[in-house]
Amino acid sequence: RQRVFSGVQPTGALHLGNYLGAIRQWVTHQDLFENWFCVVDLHAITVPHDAQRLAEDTMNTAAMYLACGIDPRRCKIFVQSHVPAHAEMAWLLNCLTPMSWLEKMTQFKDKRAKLEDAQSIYVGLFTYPVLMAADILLYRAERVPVGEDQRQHLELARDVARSFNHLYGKRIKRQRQPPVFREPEALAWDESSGVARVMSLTDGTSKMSKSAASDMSRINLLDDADTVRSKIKRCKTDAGRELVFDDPDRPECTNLLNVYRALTGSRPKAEIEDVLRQSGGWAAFKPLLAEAIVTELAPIQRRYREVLADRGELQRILRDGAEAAAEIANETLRRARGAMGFMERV
Ligand code: AQP
Repeated sequence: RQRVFSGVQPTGALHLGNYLGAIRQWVTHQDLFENWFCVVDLHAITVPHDAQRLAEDTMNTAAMYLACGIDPRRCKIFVQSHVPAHAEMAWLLNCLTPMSWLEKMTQFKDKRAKLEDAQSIYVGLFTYPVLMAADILLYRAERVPVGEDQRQHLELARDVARSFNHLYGKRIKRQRQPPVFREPEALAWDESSGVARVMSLTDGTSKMSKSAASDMSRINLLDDADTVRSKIKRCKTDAGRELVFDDPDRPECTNLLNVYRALTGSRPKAEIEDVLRQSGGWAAFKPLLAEAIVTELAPIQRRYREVLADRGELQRILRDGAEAAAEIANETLRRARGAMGFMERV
């Protein structure tokens, strides 16, 4: 089975975008791949963070993986900073990644634009894609499920792997050993199991995000039924009467229909448009959408409470995951250090 690596940052409560854009797809792929799911806490500190919350958010994110259906008997779940090889490998890769590559990253440009205070635009945010490359390359992962927003970062990871193998791989090649890094490939987006990009409820042109200032812009996976109903009731719509997919002038309409479709069996778009045409516009659609969300979230929330009620078990799963991860990661790191010419530890 091919190896898959993926992760979510513990930067706050997970939302419907993280679920439909990532975690739900991980769940459907559990038996197809050898999966490594990480809570990427080192990434979470690339923007100003609350030290009082980081450990709790990390635990909660791992709990949410389990609540959404990730099965620790079939996948490994671990915390990034519990495997120190991630930070060390990131440093090695930082020292061969041209700055010009990072200057092209659109996510950095976007995040920088949002951080008003220049003092809080950290070097770590700039080199975030290098840490992500280290995460993936350490496990010699073959596939990486990426949302649209992460595609450019995956390309960079491929470039870094190629560059390393080219610069430092000659001796390894002579010894007839496999290259230190494998070039990872994107895991093609499976339309039937999610939405590539869930957009904000208050602006259909920006993505739903944990760090957006307004809580009204997202559905958190832990929002109770009344909160979901009220957010959907008040979310941004337009004056269009017919509800149709993919009209470029109606991003909010497309977004809400995409979410509805993903939660109700991914029927053909035309079929959903037909049903909605007969039932009568926004006023009839919004309650349907709210109920579809409430129905999906209810079992997740129940399981989440169960998982957190047994923290000892969650810690055991994370310890087991980190031990297994370190075994692979340390071996790749050892080979990378050797290829770069470091003196062996004495
Ligand atoms: N709106 C989204 N639609 C689809 N997929 C999404 N993902 C995030 N938002 C959406 C996917 O979730 C995974 C984990 O993302 P992350 O938490 O590591 O970082 P992010 O993409 O930066 O997510 P947020 O919510 O916007 O976090 P903040 O606000 O902290 O930056 C990824 O696979 C991502 O594609």
